Amino acid sequence: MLLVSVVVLAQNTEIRYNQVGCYPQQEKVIVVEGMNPTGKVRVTKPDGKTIKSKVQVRKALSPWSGKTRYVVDLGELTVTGNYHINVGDATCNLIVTESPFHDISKASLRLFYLIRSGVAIEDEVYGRPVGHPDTKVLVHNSAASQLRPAGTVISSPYGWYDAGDYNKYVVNSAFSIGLMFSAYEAQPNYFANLHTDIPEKGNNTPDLLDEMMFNLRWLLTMQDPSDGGVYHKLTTPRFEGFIMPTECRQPRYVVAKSVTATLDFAAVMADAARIFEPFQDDYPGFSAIAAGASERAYQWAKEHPKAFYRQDQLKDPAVSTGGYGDGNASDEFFWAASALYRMTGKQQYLDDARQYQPQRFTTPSWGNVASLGAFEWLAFGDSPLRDTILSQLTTYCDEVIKSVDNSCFQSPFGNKRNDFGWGCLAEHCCCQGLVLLFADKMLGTNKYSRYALQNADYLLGRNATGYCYVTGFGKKSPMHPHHRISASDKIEKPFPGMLVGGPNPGQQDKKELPTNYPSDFPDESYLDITQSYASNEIAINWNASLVAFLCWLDAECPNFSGH
Ligand SMILES: [Ca+2]
Ligand SMILES: [Ca+2]
Repeated sequence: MLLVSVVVLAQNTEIRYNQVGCYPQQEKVIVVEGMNPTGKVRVTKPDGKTIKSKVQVRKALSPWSGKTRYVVDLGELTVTGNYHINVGDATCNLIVTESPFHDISKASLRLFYLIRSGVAIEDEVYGRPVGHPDTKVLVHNSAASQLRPAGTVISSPYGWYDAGDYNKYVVNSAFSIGLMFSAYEAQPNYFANLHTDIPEKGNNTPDLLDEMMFNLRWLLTMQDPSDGGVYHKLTTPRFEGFIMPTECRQPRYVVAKSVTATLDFAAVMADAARIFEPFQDDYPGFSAIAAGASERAYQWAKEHPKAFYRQDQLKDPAVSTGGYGDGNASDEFFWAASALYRMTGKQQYLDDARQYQPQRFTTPSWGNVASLGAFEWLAFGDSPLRDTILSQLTTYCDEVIKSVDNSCFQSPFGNKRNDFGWGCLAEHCCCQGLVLLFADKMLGTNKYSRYALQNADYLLGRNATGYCYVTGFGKKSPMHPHHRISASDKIEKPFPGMLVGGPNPGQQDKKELPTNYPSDFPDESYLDITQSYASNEIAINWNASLVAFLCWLDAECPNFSGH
């Protein structure tokens, strides 16, 4: 007789919860692992009294790990203050406040100041001297033109470091600005009063726009003045080591012009021309320059529709840094034509936008920017494509919220295997939340915003690993992001306000890591070590989605708190 002995390991009781804070009127949900909390939840109120909260418990089975979890709705906890929650041996502090997202929103935006290149950074903790002045950048042979043959030295200073590395990429830069512009245009009064303690704090331009300008000034230098085409990126041939900017010695190049970079440039310059119009006193002449640069770039793209970036074809030197390759420029044409129509009203751009209009609404990402084009059409009244896009947006949102009632963490994000992957917390969790907020605003409804808040809960700790995935916030947050400055500045804490990529079952860095991922399950495949670029890197497009999402939630504060 075969005896099978089954050893059941005692599972610790753990509570997964939003470690940053909730609005008073928002639903209060925690997730318990390791025991059935029915009848065992004790809530101590801010005044010290313990109440038997009217909790509702729903059992949820992870589709991947098979773990049983319990989704606990704590009911109404509308008085502000700290609630001490007790379930078996496990405890947590749930913070209820009128402005849960304010500090984290500011930090997520100020991060862009901390990663400025070509200037000294003034900060009590993270200040540092000038690195990468980029005043002597070489034109790579792939980018040569008659007026700028290979080896020409150009000046291309400023801009943000793209990610964990020190290079500057047009595609990702333009997308990041575009995403933050869309939040700015939806919440201009909020951003007029959001101060991030940057050198431009004394002028009359909102700090968010000053920050965008720091990158826009660099972007303008990436356009070849002789033909209007835009270099794909400014880069070293290979990634630098984990050293500080002042220690970097590799030459820097601008490489091949690409159709995707040129169209993203055209779109963001058209937006910038419009948005900076009221701030001419601080930025004289900029709008006219941006408008001209935008139209010239678009013209180049029309003449070179197949100029896709092919890093494998670059030689002398070869280049192995971030590719941002993208073989489909339909969405870039759509965004650029939409932004240019909005700026000029010219029939040509309307015709092009119609030609490239997508069949459905998609989550914004650097490789698919169609939704940024859609946002353009929704942002001004009486626009010809508005009705179609609104209907596509509604379909998207209804699909997104469908799975919430059976989800493990009471959120739209995190229920499909494909939700997890490289940069998922930004590209799926934050961007999806942003679209839900956008939809309510454009439709005049109050249907989707509560689901957006659930994605924020997921991001900030109510998830399978229990991490609050933004550095410097929450009880348990990443300490070792794949970020060269944070890893080499000899300061223990990483820059605050950085969103890491998050759980990534692809584990593309697996062979290069000194330790294994703790789990292969899609939602637990995360490792807080410097080497893990596939799960723990940071990037401007990811932080841009964090800024757009959290600032919007912060801006809507009066609505969410019931005032
Ligand atoms: Ca300012
Ligand atoms: Ca594309």
